Amino acid sequence: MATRLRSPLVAGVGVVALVVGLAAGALTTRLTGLGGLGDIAAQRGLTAEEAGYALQSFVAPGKFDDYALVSSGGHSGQIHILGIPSLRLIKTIPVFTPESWSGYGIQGDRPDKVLGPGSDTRKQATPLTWGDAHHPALSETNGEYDGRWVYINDRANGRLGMVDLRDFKVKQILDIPNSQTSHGGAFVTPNSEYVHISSMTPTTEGYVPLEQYKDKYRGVSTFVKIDPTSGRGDLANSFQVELPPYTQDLADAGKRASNGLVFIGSYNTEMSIGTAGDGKPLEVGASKNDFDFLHVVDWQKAEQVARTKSVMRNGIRYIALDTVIAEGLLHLIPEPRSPHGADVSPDGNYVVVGGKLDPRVTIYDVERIKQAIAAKDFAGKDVFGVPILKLEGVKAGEVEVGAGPLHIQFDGKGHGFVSLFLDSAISKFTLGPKAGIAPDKAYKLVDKVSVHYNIGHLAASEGDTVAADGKWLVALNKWSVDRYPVVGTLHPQNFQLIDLQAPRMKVINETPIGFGEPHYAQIIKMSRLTKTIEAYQTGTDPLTFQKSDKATAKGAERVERSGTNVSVYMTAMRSHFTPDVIRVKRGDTVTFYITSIETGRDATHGFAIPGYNVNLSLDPGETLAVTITASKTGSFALYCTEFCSALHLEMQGWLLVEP
Ligand code: RUQ
Ligand code: CUA
Repeated sequence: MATRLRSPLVAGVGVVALVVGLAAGALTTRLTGLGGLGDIAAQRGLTAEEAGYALQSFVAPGKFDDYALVSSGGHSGQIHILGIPSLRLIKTIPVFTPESWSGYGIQGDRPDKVLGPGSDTRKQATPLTWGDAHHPALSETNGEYDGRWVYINDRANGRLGMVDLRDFKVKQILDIPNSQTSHGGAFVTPNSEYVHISSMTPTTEGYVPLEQYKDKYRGVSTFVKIDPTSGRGDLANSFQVELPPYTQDLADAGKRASNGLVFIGSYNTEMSIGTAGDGKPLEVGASKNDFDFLHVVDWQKAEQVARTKSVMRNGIRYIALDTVIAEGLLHLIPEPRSPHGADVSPDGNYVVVGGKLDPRVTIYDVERIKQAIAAKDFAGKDVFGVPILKLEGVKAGEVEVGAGPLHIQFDGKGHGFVSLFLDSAISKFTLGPKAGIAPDKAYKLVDKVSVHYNIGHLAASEGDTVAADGKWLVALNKWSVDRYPVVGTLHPQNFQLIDLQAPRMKVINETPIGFGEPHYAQIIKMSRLTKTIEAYQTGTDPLTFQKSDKATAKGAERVERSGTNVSVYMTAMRSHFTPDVIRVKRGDTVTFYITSIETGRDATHGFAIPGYNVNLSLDPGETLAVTITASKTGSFALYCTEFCSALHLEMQGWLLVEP
């Protein structure tokens, strides 16, 4: 079979020509000519079209995918990395949630260095061990992904996680002050100056009766300063812009023509408090008005204002709403009923909003927005005094796309793609002349493809950067009805891959997602992930990437005791821990500083102590610490959890806790 597959014809014509041939029909005769591929397709019950899809999305053993899909894991609190076009799962990165394979947050009774400080207990009622990871944001340079960091918001608790793409590990969870929830994030500005995260449900500090919602509750848009070297959020140089108590939703940072602005959609500009108000549920109260407001925040101006006219509020510079209005930092634009996504086109000239309860997308012209702001050409003000631009003055066009438009992506060739939650479909439409579309072709629906079912977000290859390349589109479907065997009552979500280079959009591959609910995802070219390391320099503290002062060289292993504090300086090397027998007394505080002195990739060890809730992943070169209180006497058979070598099972030792 292998020789038939490797026929000269297959090698010569390449996949595209082959797919055309396959799709052309006359399956058996045509395919038999291709060295027996037709026989294989027939044996497997594949149509010519399906066989073509397989060839387009199959990545042969040992070969790499061209793109990485960086997907949020929703309330699993994680990030998942999948290959495109194969949709193979490559890696899961725990962010807001402990995960025992990588030892994240499973470190005895010692608070983890990232998860622990990731909860501000002045703000949270209790230290948090989960988060609702919604929108990953890859860092950018000149509006293109630069492969350095990825940020993700915690929808539930108003936090921001930061992952370093050198080792794909979370380095920081920042609990955003004055923001109980978050949705309009994470979105980076084009040179990763800031990562934007805005609140979702407006809140207030402490308890204020819900009846005072309009007067006392506020939204907030946070610009977290990114440290240009470490990628960490730097609260001291960050600032917040106070917003009216509308429910701020998805946001996007302007780029190119719109650089310097951030756009945030909103709903519930009715300021309904649900049954606490008129007795009707919020979904009724929040859907009354014909329009909600697209917020336009001038972050470059706000950056200046934050220096002189902000107040410190819980450790961050805070620009109160009256200052925001007086300084012209915020403008509102009507947007059709209860919108969801607000996305900026690759050229930065257009902002596209999906209407959720409106069958159209509305396309705004950034230049006209800027002109209207400069000329103070307002339709009026909202009840708080925030100026409202005239819709007709800034609207470039609208396209009827189908039921339930949510999120928008772009191909960089003048097209937008919008997910349709109610239609379970994706519509493709044209932007306007500033995106290279002839005036008579502008703002038109050009294609539509069905997906299964209830699509939320969608992700195009590099589709939210200036380098959108129009190759692939992934539908992140909430329901997988009929697609997979039933494996219990909690069903997987469903990712579907769409080829954007074919004349019509086509679903060519799909995969169940059985590990939490992805919201947004971004697709980055693998070739941009150039910072990734295979192993650490020996003795590296993975949090700092510096040599750890606890790193232990081979031969320098030791146990030090000072009163009841015991420090164990240990090394791990195939297939032993040194020292491997640790004797302590009940009640001692024991800290293990373990250095993997492995240098080769994949030579990972684990370090588990039964009964003490300890498991570490010791990647090659890594130095980690874990502290336990030796509260229980006994002989504990510590061992390596990672199958590291032929003598992996022998990689064990003893923690002896003497009475
Ligand atoms: S959400 S399905 Cu991004 Cu949090 Cu729209
Ligand atoms: Cu080391 Cu198994």
